[in-house]
Amino acid sequence: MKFPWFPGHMARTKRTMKQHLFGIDLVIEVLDARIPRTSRNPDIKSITENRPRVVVLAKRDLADPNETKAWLRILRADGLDCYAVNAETGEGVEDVVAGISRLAEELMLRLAGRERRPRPFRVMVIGIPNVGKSSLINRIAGRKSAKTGAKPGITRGKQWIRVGRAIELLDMPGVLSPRMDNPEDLFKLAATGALAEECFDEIRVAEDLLETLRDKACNALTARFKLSDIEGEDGHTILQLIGEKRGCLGSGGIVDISRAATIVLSEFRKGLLGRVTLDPAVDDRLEDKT
Ligand SMILES: Nc1nc2c(ncn2[C@@H]2O[C@H](COP(=O)(O)OP(=O)(O)OP(=O)(O)O)[C@@H](O)[C@H]2O)c(=O)[nH]1
Ligand SMILES: [Mg+2]
Repeated sequence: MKFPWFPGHMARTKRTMKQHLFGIDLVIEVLDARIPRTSRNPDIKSITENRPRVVVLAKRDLADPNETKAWLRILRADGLDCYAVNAETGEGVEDVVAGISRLAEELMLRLAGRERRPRPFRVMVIGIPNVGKSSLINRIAGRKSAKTGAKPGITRGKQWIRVGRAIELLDMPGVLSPRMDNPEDLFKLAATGALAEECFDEIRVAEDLLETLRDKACNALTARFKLSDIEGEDGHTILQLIGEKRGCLGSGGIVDISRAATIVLSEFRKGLLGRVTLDPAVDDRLEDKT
């Protein structure tokens, strides 16, 4: 199967990720707190060649707080150092900084013990597109050095960012796993904003999302769009109702369903339709142990 949405630069980045591993002391894997399972790269172990790894769940403000707590427990049970943050506002980032600084100090002591010259602690930040990698780096660095933006593919090439004298962070373009091959995963990546718009059908994704929200966050959904009872309604009907409520009318007074779909996706991604985790936290070991 061919993936039209897996652009060449992502395949290349995956190769360069391995090439840039030389001299890297720590890998930060940024996951989306709404989809910790789907946003993971199943090849992460082979890509990072057992480098020390820290997992950061970004966009925690958009995810269900109880699910995030459960996810942190699962990831920690797998032996991973793990944090949940809002990379936009910086909430929770101080713990990540403390974790990295501790490891950086250990490196300094090791180098000093071997009478080697001190060098910066080098950290590579990886994850799927639009997950918040560059935002996290800016928050760790305490300044806006890396470009960020509300669509996937903002970071196009690698960029080193220095934090004080002791730490260097490597920002990388987002990478999707080439093994991603089921419609459920694609739906979640599209809904959360990891896939470029031209790679999926917005109407289909909005309809699926509305069915999920009807079941998981019905109050937030009905309140936001002033809908009455939507129990038992399918995604298409709910999308129609939203189009009517928001005045998305095309020629002849027919609802412009495509405009309604864009509104639903955009408001979901801003957290206006409730804090929703699309990957339920279920404790079947995430990491493969091989
Ligand atoms: N609500 C919320 N928004 C976030 C968070 N982190 C990042 N964002 C927003 O998400 C969008 C993507 O952030 P980036 O930092 O550019 O993401 P990236 O992973 O570097 O993306 P690429 O470079 O395209 O792969 C931006 O609009 C950020 O402001 C977060 O924790 N919460
Ligand atoms: Mg980026």
